[in-house]
Amino acid sequence: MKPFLLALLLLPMLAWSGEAAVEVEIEQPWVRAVPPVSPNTAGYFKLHNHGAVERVIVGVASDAASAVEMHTVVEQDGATTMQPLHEVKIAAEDCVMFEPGAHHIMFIGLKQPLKEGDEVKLMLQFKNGDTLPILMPVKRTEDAGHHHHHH
Ligand SMILES: [Cu+2]
Repeated sequence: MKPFLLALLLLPMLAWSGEAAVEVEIEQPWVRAVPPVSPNTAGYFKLHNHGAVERVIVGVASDAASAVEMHTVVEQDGATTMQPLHEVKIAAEDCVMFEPGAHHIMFIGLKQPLKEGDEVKLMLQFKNGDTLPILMPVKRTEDAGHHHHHH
């Protein structure tokens, strides 16, 4: 097949690919396995923005818990507390980490216990209307690796 013809065939696919999935890449998603008595847990991932424009996460949703929020951890008067984030910006060609001790996805009121090997579906909602579904495997902390400890 001539390259020109091939390019013509690819055009419709490129035009159709304006969705978040193309420009936004998720790495190492995981949700912390917690004992069955624990009503809450947290999820983490690294998000790359390969696009030329800033992306803003304005919402998160999941069926796994009665409420899902973006949180960050701040130090106040020597104590660390969690604070809700209403939006998280990712500059063009940049990335943002959701990791233990920092930004995280908070699952509040788990509808059923999460055990290792389960997968949690999370939907990211962006300011421009795009949505991005993520599958987050449930892992114990020590298995997740790849995160930094801040002391
Ligand atoms: Cu939290």
